Amino acid sequence: MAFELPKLTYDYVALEPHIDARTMEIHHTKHHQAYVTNLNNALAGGEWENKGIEEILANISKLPAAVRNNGGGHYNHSLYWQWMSPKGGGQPTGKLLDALNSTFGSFDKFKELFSTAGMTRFGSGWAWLVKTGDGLKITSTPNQDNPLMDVAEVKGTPLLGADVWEHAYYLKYQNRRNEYLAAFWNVVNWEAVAGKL
Ligand code: MN3
Repeated sequence: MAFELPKLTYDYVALEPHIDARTMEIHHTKHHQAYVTNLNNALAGGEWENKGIEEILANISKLPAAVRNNGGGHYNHSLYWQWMSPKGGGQPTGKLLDALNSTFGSFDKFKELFSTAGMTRFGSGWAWLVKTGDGLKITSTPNQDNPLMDVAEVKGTPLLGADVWEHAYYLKYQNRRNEYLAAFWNVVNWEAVAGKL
């Protein structure tokens, strides 16, 4: 089974004014579609062709760069769309809020550390909240790497990720990554984040 571009559960315009419709449309139909197409091409006819994406990512050091870049791209974006919602924003509740408070001191401190991870990632990459064997951690990765990859510095289950590639924000925010990351909190789908805790 070849990988396919997932459908969004909301319209491209639904995250405005925080994430603009044109960015969403290009990001989904061009960038994400290209990762899917290039991943399928890179896997075609090989021994990993019919493996699941998580198994592929867990063995990424054995695979070509095209699989790392496009497999990561496909996986990361599939979750990124779910981590945002027109009904998002505000604060998490219950077990997730407790875990963020006890790990990072407060919800505001967590947001500050996560944003800093996104701001200090030089060039293109992702900021992450990760569930590890040793509790919750904040990290960032370059390019389309993610915490499921065997090459990742911090390994675990990605609970939340923010795309800090310029294509995620440049049309609306130009070089102001800080404003995009601040706006991101208004659309975070905390139910989706809590679902993987
Ligand atoms: Mn992207």
